[in-house]
Amino acid sequence: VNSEADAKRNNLLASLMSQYLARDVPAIQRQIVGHVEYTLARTRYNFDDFGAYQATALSVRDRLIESWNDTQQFFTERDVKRVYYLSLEFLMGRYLTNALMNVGINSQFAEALQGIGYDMERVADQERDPGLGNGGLGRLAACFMDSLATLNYPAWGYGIRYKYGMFFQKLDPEGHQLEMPDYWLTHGNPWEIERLDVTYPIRFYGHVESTGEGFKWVGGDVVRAVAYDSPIPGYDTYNTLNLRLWSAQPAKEFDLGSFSRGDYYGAVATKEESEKISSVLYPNDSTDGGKELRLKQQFFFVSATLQDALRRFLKHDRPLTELPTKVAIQLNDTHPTIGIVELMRLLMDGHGLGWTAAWETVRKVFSYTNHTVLPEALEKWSVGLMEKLLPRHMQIIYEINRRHLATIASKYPGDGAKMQRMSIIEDGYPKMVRMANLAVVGSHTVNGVAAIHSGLVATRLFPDFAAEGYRILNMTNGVTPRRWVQQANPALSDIISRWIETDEWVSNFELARGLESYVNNADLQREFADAKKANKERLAAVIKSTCGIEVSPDALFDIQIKRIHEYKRQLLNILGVIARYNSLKRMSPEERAKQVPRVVIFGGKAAAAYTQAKHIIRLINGVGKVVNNDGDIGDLLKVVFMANYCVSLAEVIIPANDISEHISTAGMEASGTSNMKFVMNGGLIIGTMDGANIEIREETEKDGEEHMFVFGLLTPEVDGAREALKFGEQKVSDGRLEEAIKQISSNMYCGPETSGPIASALQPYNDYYLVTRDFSSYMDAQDRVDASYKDQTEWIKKCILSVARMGKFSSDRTIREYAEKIWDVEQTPFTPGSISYKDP
Ligand code: IMP
Ligand code: B1N
Repeated sequence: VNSEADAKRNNLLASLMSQYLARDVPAIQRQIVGHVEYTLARTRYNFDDFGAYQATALSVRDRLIESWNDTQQFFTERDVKRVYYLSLEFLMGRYLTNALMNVGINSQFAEALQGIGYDMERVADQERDPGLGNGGLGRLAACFMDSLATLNYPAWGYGIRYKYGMFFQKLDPEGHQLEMPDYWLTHGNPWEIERLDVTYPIRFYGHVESTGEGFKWVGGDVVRAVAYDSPIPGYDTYNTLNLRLWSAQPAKEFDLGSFSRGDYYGAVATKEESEKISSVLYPNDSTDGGKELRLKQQFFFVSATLQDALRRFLKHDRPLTELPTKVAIQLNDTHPTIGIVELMRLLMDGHGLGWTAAWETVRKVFSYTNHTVLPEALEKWSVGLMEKLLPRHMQIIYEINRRHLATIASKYPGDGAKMQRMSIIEDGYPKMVRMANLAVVGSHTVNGVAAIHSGLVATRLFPDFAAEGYRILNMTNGVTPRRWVQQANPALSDIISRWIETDEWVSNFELARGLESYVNNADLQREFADAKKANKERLAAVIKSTCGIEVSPDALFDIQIKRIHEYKRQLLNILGVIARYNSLKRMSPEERAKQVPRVVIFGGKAAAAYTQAKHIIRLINGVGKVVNNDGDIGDLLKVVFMANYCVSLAEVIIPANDISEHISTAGMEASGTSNMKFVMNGGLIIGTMDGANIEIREETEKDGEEHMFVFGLLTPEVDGAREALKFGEQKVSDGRLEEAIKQISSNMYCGPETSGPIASALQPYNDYYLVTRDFSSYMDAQDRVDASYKDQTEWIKKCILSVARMGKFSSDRTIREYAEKIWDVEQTPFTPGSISYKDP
């Protein structure tokens, strides 16, 4: 109970804060200029756009810290059950605009900056993208953080603070990809708060000792994990969540032993070794190299996270078997799966729980999201490496497996094949630990990320587990309408808000459905077309300045931006472009004049070691060079490859789409999330019946409508078609395809070092991704696109109806489903005045 003096003091403190954080323009200006002078130590009379950005960011951060502190204290007092989202990747994108819009102070800040001579857009453009992720999986984690905050769920994100994020992509003059290191922290990061007091020891190598009562892991190397926190503001709520990223540092500043032996360099080298763990994000999307450093990264962040979570839980005096009532941990793919074993170790070796109690507790805490069924993407670590790096964990894995297989054996005596399939250890040379099987066995729930994918997870990946009653659910992915519509597309946002007469769609995208009833209104159609045109002009200007290519905003903008991967079939797209080019070349000028002009835009990075993907980039650029410089073609066809695709580039590209391409071989793209963003921004999809495309079509098309240009084989047809191609039982003949392959082979677009491997991949017996098989069907779909686009009124109506029907694909819906069906956590909005600011 607070005394009167305490209350008085608290009132004073609160009033000081609210004066400092007032939202009027002069208060904001005072704060910004104060940061310029006193934090940056630059003079108020002379600072550039970057200085203005830093000072603005710090001013926004001040505001977030207050709500962050209040929210966390509130959660602690209420002793709420928390969700920890463990991910090796968080692809957050820029913070400033997001924070300003979520807090609702964007216009005040813009005016404040204007008043002292700075332009908000230019200031915001100074921010470096924190690219701590590869693609969809990392960006999903970021959308989830935004929805968790907006919906007031008590959640934290945990990951690694990589010094170098996703590499910076450049193109050489011929159009080859070059990778440059992304040292994104060069000028500091105003959004993070270093917590030198929040640190945990992390052990590697060493050996296991028997203590009589149990086991103890000793020796080896110890590094320290240090916490860096970033506040995550929700939209239109005071709640502010935390993203805690761990950085590796030496456990002792210097190895004193080496020092006294006079080995100064050796001592410093050890320090460098420790820091390596959090140096660099592995730039592989859907494959894993089995590299020791990668496993170190995984264990490093997972161990720090679990120690942090246990410490928080144990602030209250209670048995650890109650952990599942206060903690839910989501594993973002198998990358943090070693956490299952680490929690077993901490509970048993650290806190004296017996095996059974520990295992029951662990299984109630963890749940696992699978993001891919590609066999080469399923993580495996050699038993040898695991034994060397994490000897105690390997011991525990063997015991988990022994007990797991004993259950299976007693149920299916003699079924050795089943045992082999379900085993966590894969027999072979070398023996491997299958992380996916470990994740399934140690979790209470497994989920896929779109309906078709979850079906495949249950029927193809884990059929034996499904038959044993393991819980496998579908949680269709979503994207946040804040970043992807409200912030990226102000023109469309304004239209939605005016026509449905509320801006509440921002936190309830179902409300956009209100547009449907105005679809025939000519004013809405005109406004919609104007907004699209403006977005295309904005993109055309960026293309001009970054690629030096002039494109007409009156052309149809056809976009495929995503990681370059054979299964995503950028090759099919560029073959289609070649065929279109050839067909235009053959036309008379009169015929040409009737064609719909197109700009085909590509963007995406290839993993540095993925040669075939790099050949595809080179081919696209080669085709661009020929097509863009052909005087017969002019504006009828342009091919653009935009270098260094990243979140902030996506924010400019996506609102400008007329169509986007999501054309993976059926069954191979787990979900896709950019498909959702493109449609929410008023474009249509050309795509296969794969991933979330299927559900987008289900939602956006009613009887007889064609809002998605669908083509290609269906998932159940793929295996058979592959076999038929391979054994020459299926001949694919399409003159346009043959001509394109011939041109490639004759080195018309690029040299033999590229055209050779490309032509070879298109041989029927090599065509694993069925590019040649789906080609004709793809071209038919493209013809339907052209025909539809000619009737602009009908086209715009399709786009409006599609936007209106995308409510399902808000990550708010996804997060609610996780909260209810997997985590069992409650929305907990901060209640003012509920905190006793008393030191415990
Ligand atoms: P945790 O739940 O133990 O991580 O503690 C979070 C609480 O610590 C929140 O109430 C924060 O507001 C508060 N906190 C404030 N400053 C610090 C700090 O410097 N280090 C760690 N926690 C802090
Ligand atoms: O996860 C996304 C999905 O929308 C995509 O379809 C899916 O391809 C993507 C290893 C991955 N799956 N697997 C990865 C990333 C990094 C890595 O090191 C695998 N990414 C996906 C969100 O559900």
